[in-house]
Amino acid sequence: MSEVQLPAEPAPLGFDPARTAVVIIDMQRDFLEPGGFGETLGNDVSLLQAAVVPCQTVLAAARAAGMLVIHTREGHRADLSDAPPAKIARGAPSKRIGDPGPMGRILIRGEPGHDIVASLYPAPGEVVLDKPGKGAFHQTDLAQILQNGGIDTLMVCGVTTEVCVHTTIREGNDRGYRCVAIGDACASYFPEFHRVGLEMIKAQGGIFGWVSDSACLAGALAAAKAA
Ligand code: TIU
Repeated sequence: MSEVQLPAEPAPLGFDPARTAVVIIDMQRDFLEPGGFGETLGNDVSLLQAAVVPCQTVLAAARAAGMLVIHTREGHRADLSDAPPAKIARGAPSKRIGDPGPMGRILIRGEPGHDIVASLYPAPGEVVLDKPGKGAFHQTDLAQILQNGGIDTLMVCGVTTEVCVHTTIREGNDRGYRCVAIGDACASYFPEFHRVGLEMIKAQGGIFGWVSDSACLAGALAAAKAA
């Protein structure tokens, strides 16, 4: 497959699927299901369901096109040795990181709540990247994985738009990657933050990326395959 034309804002983007990774950020039970980290922070976790079907669309299209797929998970070691004290201490959550909850310890690797939701479960061979921070590049081997894969463009989905998706796109942009937020495949506990978060990426001529949507990405890949 040669260059694919993606309808996007502020301008269409040509990309090579062989040099593009789909990065699905933190579609974990801890953020999307009751009893997890997101709910301990006082959020209505049902708002994040909006991203699930669009993420499925992106995932199916990426798999069909043979693209590199990377799933990220935010979380910490069981002994919390990699969790900044400031992250644990901040706010007034109903439970803190590491506390026991109905899906196991909050935001701890290996616990049921830390796992990716069943509807978007990684396929064998897909990269699952554990990250301690909001950005997917911070203290991970993502840069090495992308370099080894010859990747120059990231299609980014997941949750939440203004926190881990934004941080990852900002990190990727600064490292020279062309970063596209797949808008409908992202979601936030704050609909206004989601909307404005996408606006911020594409303002000023695309100051740190592009914004497209799941149907555009799937359609562009399908059209390129048929050509
Ligand atoms: N994955 C991610 O965005 N982590 C967060 O903590 N997001 C919130 O919006 N809380």
